Amino acid sequence: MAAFPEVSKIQYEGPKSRNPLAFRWYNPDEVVEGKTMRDHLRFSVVYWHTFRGTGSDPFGAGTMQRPWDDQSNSVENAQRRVRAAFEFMEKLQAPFYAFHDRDVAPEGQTLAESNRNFDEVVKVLKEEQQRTGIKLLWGTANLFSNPRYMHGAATTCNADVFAYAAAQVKKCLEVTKELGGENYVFWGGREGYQNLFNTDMKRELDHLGRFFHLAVDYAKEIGFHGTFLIEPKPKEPTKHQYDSDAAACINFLRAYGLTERFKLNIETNHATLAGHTMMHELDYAGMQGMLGSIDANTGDLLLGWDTDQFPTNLYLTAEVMLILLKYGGLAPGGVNFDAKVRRESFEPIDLFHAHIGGMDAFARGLKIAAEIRAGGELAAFVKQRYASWDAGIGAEIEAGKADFRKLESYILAKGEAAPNHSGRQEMLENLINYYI
Ligand code: XUL
Ligand code: CO
Repeated sequence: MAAFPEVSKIQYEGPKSRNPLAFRWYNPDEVVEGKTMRDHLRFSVVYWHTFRGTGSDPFGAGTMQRPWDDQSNSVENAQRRVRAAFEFMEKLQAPFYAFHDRDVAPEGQTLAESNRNFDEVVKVLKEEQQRTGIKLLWGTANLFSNPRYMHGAATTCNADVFAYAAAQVKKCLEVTKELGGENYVFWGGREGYQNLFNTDMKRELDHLGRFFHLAVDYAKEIGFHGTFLIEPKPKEPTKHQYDSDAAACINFLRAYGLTERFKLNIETNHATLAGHTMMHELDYAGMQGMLGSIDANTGDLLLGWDTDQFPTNLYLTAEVMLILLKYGGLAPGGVNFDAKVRRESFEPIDLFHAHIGGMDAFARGLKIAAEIRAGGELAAFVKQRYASWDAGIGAEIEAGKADFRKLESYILAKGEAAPNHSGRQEMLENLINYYI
């Protein structure tokens, strides 16, 4: 029985369409800057919010209507859910999906039982991947929901829990490889602290470094070549999370000798929780050669937590796409909708509206970004702004040919630095609005 009988494949109908179940901007085969939209955007649906989200919040129970899901913890229910998920993704024309081990299969009483459950569901995932051609963008292990992880997983004070987490990641790496996953994500859900009085931070970070090396070694052993991604987030559920932002993650990866195997998965709402813009986080990761993938969502200006809303703001998606184009795209990463429908949007059809909106916002952001780049004014302005570094003393400094003595004599001879020029921020903001 179909899970979404009232919906057929979502088609591109163009900007004038008023059909809410059609794309107005996402036209998979349309070529932008020499590549199809499909290949630029590599859209991915998340299993956890879209197929496991109940709509519960700290004040009330779940609200979601999911007729294909009997709410039980049985393997059969999990398998039925997989069929519904792939029907959804196929109708949406989403080429990728992502999951946590515990989203797709129920956790058992023991690790062995959990692994058996996982295997039973993976059989169906594999079948559905083959039937539809939909691929796994990334897998990850949920190392934060079970109470055993209350003190963290790799950074726990309890060595047995570290061992459990390692065993869980081992299995999840095997499954990700089996399903052809293109990346593997570590989001440090409880890898941080609530209070430094009870925390040996140095020891915890050393353990985290050790954990990642064990994962690198095991991936090598089994021939899993997907990119490892760390997903920065500054807080929630912990007060301080070690992977707090792109800069902190890159510093950590360098300190522990892990930069070769790892990149970052940058999430919009995590960037804003860290007090940065998404554009900042992407540009920072990109300039360090560490931009791997993105979790596309947005927060709410008036709410200070991770609301994981679907992105609809064209200004945001244009900024994101400008940076992605600047660094040559995301592959093997993708635009992964780590976003959930609101508690009040409880009908299955709302899942379509949400994803269509996100995909269209990104497709339009891509086109806007490509037009900004084709127009060339922004790049020309930035180039001109730094022109003093292209010749003369600037070029000598960049080439390492000027020391303090030389710079002192240069300025003593000139008497004063050359005058500054306007940064023209407002003019450039107006220019961006012209394109949007
Ligand atoms: C939590 C979050 C996670 C990761 C995967 O804020 O973003 O869902 O994306 O563990
Ligand atoms: Co995420």
